[in-house]
Amino acid sequence: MTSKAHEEVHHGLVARVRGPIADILLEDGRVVPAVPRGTLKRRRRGTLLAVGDRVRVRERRDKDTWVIEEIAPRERALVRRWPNTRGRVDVIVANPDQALFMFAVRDPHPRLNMLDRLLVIAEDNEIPAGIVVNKIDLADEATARALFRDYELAGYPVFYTSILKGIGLEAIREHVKDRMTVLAGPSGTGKSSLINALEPGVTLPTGEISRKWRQGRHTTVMAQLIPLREGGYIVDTPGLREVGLWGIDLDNLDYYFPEFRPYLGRCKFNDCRHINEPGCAIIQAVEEGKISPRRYESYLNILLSEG
Ligand SMILES: Nc1nc2c(ncn2[C@@H]2O[C@H](COP(=O)(O)OP(=O)(O)OP(=O)(O)O)[C@@H](O)[C@H]2O)c(=O)[nH]1
Ligand SMILES: [Mg+2]
Ligand SMILES: [Zn+2]
Repeated sequence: MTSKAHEEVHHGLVARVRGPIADILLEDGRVVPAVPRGTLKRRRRGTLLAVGDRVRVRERRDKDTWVIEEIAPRERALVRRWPNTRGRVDVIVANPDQALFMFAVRDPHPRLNMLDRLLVIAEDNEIPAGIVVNKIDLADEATARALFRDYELAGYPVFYTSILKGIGLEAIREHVKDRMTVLAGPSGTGKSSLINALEPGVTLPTGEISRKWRQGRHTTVMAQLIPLREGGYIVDTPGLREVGLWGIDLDNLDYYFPEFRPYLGRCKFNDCRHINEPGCAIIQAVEEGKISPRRYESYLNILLSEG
């Protein structure tokens, strides 16, 4: 007879998902492999388990395995919508308190349209976002700052770093303390390098930038949650190639560009989409140099391609 005395219940966080097995970070700091109970698989649609999910697990001493008995409802999630898949949605990270989107001043060249899309996803999921601009050792700082100035003006925190030279790490350490932060961005920008530099003892694999393509080679293959000794967690994620916005609430798209907000509601027409309507307050703000033309163009791009 297997009695309950041989089983122990714990609470934990999903730290990694490897196929059917999830590594659970228990409250006591142990990381244990666990599989979801069969009934859970039937209950949930979409991503059953994601990094950051809060779970209740039971240890079965007799069998030496752990079973996930319950997955707490997600408060929010950073979801990835794949382009051209008729709505495939994956949860990258469950319950993040904030996101940091990491780009490099060069190698790889920063694709600001991708950053704009990531910020829209964060706004749509109500996840506060910040930006890390890495590799400032490869450009002069004024150039780097000019490139990302639009985002500072929009109100996003922007951190300029060189992991190589140890610049800017303290501000990030402060920003991530006591929160769960998801770190995302294109491959090769230095996400894993940043976490290795922030957290003593962590040695995530990092990759060379390919000489030929000048981009990363997707060194990180799965999301992984890392506890920070000063409090909080940071989640390393695999580099993104493309960011689709399928299913985003386009009615709110203008609101998802924070620098547009002061002008919303001031257009001549209530249902103005700020494309070419007369009396548009957004277009006027662009013309007066109050809104960045590049960010406005990004807005139009998303509106017209995803709508
Ligand atoms: N010059 C320079 N190189 C850096 C800096 N930070 C990281 N790198 C290099 O950039 C390359 C990619 O770093 P990773 O940390 O693997 O990048 P990643 O964003 O984790 O890439 P994926 O896991 O593929 O998404 C490595 O060769 C790092 O040594 C930096 O501040 N300056
Ligand atoms: Mg990586
Ligand atoms: Zn308008």
